[in-house]
Amino acid sequence: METALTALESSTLSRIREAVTAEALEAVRVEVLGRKGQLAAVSRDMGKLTPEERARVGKLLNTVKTSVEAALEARRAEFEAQALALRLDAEWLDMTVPAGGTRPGALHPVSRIQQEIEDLFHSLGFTILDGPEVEDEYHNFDALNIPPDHPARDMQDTFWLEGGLLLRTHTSPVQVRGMERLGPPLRMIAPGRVFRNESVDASHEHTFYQVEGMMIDRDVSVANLIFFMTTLLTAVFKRQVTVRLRPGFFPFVEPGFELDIRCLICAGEGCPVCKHSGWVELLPCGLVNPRVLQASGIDSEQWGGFAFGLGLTRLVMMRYAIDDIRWLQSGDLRFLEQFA
Ligand code: FA5
Repeated sequence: METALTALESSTLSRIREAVTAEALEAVRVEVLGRKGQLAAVSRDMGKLTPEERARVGKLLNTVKTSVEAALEARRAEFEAQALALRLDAEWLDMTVPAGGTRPGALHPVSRIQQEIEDLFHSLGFTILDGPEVEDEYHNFDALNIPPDHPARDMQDTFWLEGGLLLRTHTSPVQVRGMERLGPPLRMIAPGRVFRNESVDASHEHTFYQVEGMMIDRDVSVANLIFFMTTLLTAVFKRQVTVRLRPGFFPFVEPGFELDIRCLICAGEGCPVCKHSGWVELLPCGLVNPRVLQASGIDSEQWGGFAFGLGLTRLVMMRYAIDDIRWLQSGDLRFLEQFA
């Protein structure tokens, strides 16, 4: 019986060494160590032995059992180590490899021109102001000499909100806030997003950008206004552009002007952007109406000023020859990548 046990131990140990899967290993365990396995059978047969034989065989049985269990455990650990190595191989990742296919971003053309304009006016001593996009009626209309029921309110179709609030239709309310907060003398510009409840076409968006500008000082004249407007256009276009000045009506300026630019999409020939007129409305402006100064607590006998409301989105269209305003907010990467 002892010889058989020693032979069983040695054959089991070599089967364990040769097992290549966890299932094969488990089969050996069940066959040798299981309740109905070979060692259990030896244990049952021990009843037939003399007490001395039983003591020797019992001792040997325990030794064989322990060595088989240890061999099984060692082989199981090897399997686990192999599985871990395979998983690590599969999951290995070199964090230092440069990522492929990244595309550099760029400023949106509206932001780019806005920054150029801010730099220019900053160098001319103007402060850059910001104002709320959700405005009250007073700052968007009343303080600009557009009282309720004034027909000028219909010039700008308004998105009304609850509680008498609205989405600002122009950047002009920031002039009012600037006058209220800073007082004269004042040089400010206010770039920003504005909203109008109107139908969209090649040159009209419901959401677009303007840059408001205002200068209040003693003895401000139309000559000052024209100087700053020309300086602005020359800086943005970096070349000669043809403009025309014509009378324009805005309740907050007197006199008021429309400064139009010769359409750069069609060179004045006529296209959908200029509505086939050859001219694009770009830069309404004028001398600040004394009533507007007074509404903000400024003595209109002592102080005067000019103001303008540049159509920034249209200016960007002219600068880059963009033939439809809808491209600018389309989010279309084919369009935007041209400015990278
Ligand atoms: C105004 O908004 C006045 N606040 C401008 C102003 C300020 C005049 C200070 C005098 C003194 P207007 O509604 O014309 O004016 O708009 C100004 C410019 O915004 C237009 O010349 C045009 O270039 C641009 N604009 C107007 N409507 C749209 C639109 N729907 N889409 C794109 N640009 C527009």
